[in-house]
Order: sequence, then structure tokens, then C-alpha cells
Amino acid sequence: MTDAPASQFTPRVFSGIQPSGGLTLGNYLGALKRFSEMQDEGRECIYCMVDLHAITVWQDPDKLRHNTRELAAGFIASGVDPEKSILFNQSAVPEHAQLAWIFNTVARMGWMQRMTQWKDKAGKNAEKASLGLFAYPALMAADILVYHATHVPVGEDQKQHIELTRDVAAKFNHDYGVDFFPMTEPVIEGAATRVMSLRDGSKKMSKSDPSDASRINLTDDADTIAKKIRKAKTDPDALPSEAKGLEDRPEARNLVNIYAAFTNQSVDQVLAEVGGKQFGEFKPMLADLAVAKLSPISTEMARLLNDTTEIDRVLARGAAQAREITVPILKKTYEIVGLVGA
Ligand code: AQP
Repeated sequence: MTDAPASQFTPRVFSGIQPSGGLTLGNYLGALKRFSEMQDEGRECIYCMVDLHAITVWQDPDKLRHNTRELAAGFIASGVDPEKSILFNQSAVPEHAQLAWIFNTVARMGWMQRMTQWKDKAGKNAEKASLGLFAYPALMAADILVYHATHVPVGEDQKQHIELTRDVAAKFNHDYGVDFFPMTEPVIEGAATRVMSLRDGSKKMSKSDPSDASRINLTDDADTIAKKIRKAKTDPDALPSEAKGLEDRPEARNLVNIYAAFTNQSVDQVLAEVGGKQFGEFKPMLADLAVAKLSPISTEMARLLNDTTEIDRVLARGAAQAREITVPILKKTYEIVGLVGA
């Protein structure tokens, strides 16, 4: 098997977010905050609104258009600078879908059936789920590999999909006897790689959760953020002074993780400061911190959304830049596969 190490390829970061609703604190701490940090570390970064992924479950067309622009505003307001990173909308770069078709022929049905996200989202109603939802990971592999991306910053929930991306790359390389696609590495870093629901510490905070109280939206105002944190589910005990005291306390751990991620500290560092405090004291501290960090983002998002011409211009330019990379990689893929006229 040809396992081409990532180091044979130019280091390149790729990641995406679905415009399937408003952005959450989970998307911010698990993804967006890392995206801008990686860009500021001077890496080549490519970021994308994955609208083709979003439509694997029903999206109202007008809402999808709005959510895509709002997501673009969220990227920029969170620090992704279109002068430094390539920022665009997935459907504007057709090579993603074209490579996904090739990967549909490489990936195996059994691989897809094992995906936790497929099982969670299709649930007991798999017969009625879209074919696109089933094939979602093959499109995600194409999103990444159409750039020969070597690193993908994601939250913990996406780790399995990156492993599948590596399986697709390895099988393609093996079947065609080439070293063409890299073995991409997931980058899952920070204290909040899995931000949990504020109402249920066993569930991921998600933009499509029916309960708005379960999440903090990047567009929430200061009062709403404070209220949601005040009402967040917790237990009656005081905070421990070490991380191991948070075992079996998922809600408490979640709030401490969020605090740690906002302040770029480890959980132990946070607990050295707040250990012994009751939630009645800790929650207002967390609420103040969340408001201080998120308010500038929501203000900037509102400013950008006031006139979407600028966002549309940024996305059009990003798509053109992206295609400078994707067109030659897809052409070469077609040649390897034996497709004539590529
Ligand atoms: N709760 C979370 N904690 C940490 N990271 C998270 N991410 C999402 N939720 C959390 C990360 O955000 C990036 C973009 O995710 P996505 O929108 O493409 O899809 P998702 O993971 O399915 O996010 P949602 O909010 O749960 O969307 P819906 O509800 O539409 O399915 C990824 O890097 C993800 O890890």
C-alpha cells in the first residue's frame, strides 16, 4: 500500500464549515478560532463554506443563501483574513464535486456505513436519508484532497471523517500505483475540541439542535449569552482544583473547557484559579468572558452583513484563487484514472 507521508507535500491547511444554520460557540472554539491562529502562524490556509454538504439535509434556498453569507461574515469577523487565506464557497469551485464522484468509486459502502455522523443524522430512518448524506465523507475527502491539503483543523467529531479521507487517498494511490494524494493529518487542538450542549453534557453543541438554549450563537447579544450561561445545566458541587476532579461531571467540565479555550489556558491552569468556587460565582465570570470575546465578533458580522457586496466580492475572488489549485489537480486525477479529454 502506498502511504505517501504528508511531508512529501507542501504543507497546506484546509477546512470548511456547513452553512446549515447560524454559527455556534462550538464552531468558533473548535474550528474558527484555530483557523485564524493557523493563518497567523504564516501557513497557507484555504477555508470554505461547504454548501454542497449542507444540502445533504433539506435547506430552504433563501435561508441557505443568507446562511452562506452570514458564515462568510463569521469567518472574517473571527479573524480569517481574505488577504492572507483563501476563502470561498464550495459550489463555486466545481472540482470539489467532480473529484467527489471519482472518490464515490474508490470509497466502499461499508466504510460509509460505519461513519458515526451518518448513523447519528440518518438515525433509524436511513431508508429515507438522502444518498448525498450517505456519501458526505467522500465529498469531504474531495474537499481536502483536491488541494493536496496536509493538515485539517477540526473539532473532535470530524476525526473519523479525516481517517476516511486517508483511507480514500491510500486506496486511490494503491489502486492506480501512484503517490498522488497525501495522508492528511487532522489538527485537533485546544481545550474545546468538543463543546457540549449547555442543556445536556453528553450531546455536542450543534447549530441544528432544536433547542436554542443548548447553544450560544455567535449572533447572540450580551444578555442572551449571559442568560444561557446562567441557565446552563450544572451540578451542585463546587469546582475542583484539578482536572481529574471533573471526571463524571460532563456539564462542569464543559464550562471549564470553554473558559480554558477562551483564555488559551489548560484546564488545570483554570482550576488553579477557580477551584473551590460555586457555579453561582463561576458562571458570571464565564459569561463576562464570553461576552467580551464574542461581542466584537457579532458586531463585525452585523457590519459585514449590512452590505453583502463586499462578502460576495471576497468569495468570488477566493473561488478564482482556489481554482488555480484545483483545476490542475483534478486534470491530473482524470489522467491517472484514464478519463479521456480532461
Ligand atoms: N460542539 C462542537 N465542538 C467543537 N467543534 C465543533 N464543530 C462543530 N460543532 C462543534 C466543528 O466545527 C466545524 C464545522 O462543523 P460543520 O458545521 O461543518 O458540521 P458539524 O460538525 O456537523 O457542526 P454542527 O454545528 O453540529 O452542524 P449541524 O448541526 O448542521 O450538523 C468542524 O470542524 C466541527 O468539528
